Amino acid sequence: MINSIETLLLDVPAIRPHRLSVATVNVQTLVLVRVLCDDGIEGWGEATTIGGLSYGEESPESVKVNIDTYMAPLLIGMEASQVAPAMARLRKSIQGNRFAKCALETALLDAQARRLNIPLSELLGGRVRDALPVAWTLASGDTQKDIAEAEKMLELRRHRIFKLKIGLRAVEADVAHVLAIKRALGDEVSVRVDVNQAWSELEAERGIAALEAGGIDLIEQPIRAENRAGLARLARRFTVPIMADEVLKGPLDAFELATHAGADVFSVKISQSGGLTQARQVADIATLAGVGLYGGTMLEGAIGTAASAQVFATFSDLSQGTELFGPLLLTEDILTEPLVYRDFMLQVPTGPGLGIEIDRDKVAALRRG
Ligand code: MUC
Ligand code: MG
Repeated sequence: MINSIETLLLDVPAIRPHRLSVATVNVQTLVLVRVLCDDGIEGWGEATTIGGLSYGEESPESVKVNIDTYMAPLLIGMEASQVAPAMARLRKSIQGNRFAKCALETALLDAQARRLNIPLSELLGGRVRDALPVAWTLASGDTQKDIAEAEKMLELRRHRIFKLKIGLRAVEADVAHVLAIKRALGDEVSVRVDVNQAWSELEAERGIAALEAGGIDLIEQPIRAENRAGLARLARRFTVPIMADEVLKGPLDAFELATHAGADVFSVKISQSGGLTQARQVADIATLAGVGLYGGTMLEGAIGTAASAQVFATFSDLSQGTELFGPLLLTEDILTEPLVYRDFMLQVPTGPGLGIEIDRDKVAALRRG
């Protein structure tokens, strides 16, 4: 039985300001969810967003209050080992709130996989890989700083895929910034961009043409999420793959995008998808439709990153790799043993559940209030 559900807000400073077109992250807020069951087993989940309400319709505070007030009371007393009926109840009674639902599903599946003494991936169809390629996002806002940061990552053998956050400056200035970094890093390195919806369709046509000519490998959400027809036009027009991010809010969007050839690649995010099971559905739709897959992040800490890794490890095709670098952007970790990043890959934890152990002292130290 589910005995209690606790939510905690943790404020964790970033190692440097992380500049996106929609917000600058100086401190990341993690919403941790702890589910306690009557057999003594506990499970952990996490929700994050970017810049309060700048990125999506849920804030860390709304996730906490909505879980505490509306979602936890629906789940407490239900059978803890039956995650599907618990999530069905939640989905039937609660509109929206995908990030909160994802945090709860993560905690319930973590507990159940621990109960069964298997990694969480095995509840989601089973893993096909134990390590995931991990991109690093260059978002200091300064070309020379970004180049130095990328060179350090290459030297450490931590990342050789780099995603650049653009869209704050004029198209030509952003293109010059990206191509200077591409030239400095060379052909062995994959350079991609994420515009976070900042361009008009006309600006996107201009920007993408220049980026494609300069050898950039992937263009993420160049225009407003609402302009689905425009995204499809860009995907048809250019050879460089166009990736859907903000437009993709779960299996129904995946189905619609796949039906209309709306993007070449899907960035699958567990929270945007509304949970781990639905993230798998998004991936299944992509695979069936011949759409490429990328494992995205909402800059989660260790719990959300481990949960994402457990899901992405089950994807048969993960052609564009992942960006599960969230914990590395934060100054503090909350695990007894940090996640392992080695040889450009994140090792998917192999222990039961999420495969991580929470350090309670560290959580207490970072807890808001
Ligand atoms: C996004 O839009 O993809 C992912 C990496 C990063 O730096 O920001 C996120 C959000
Ligand atoms: Mg994105």
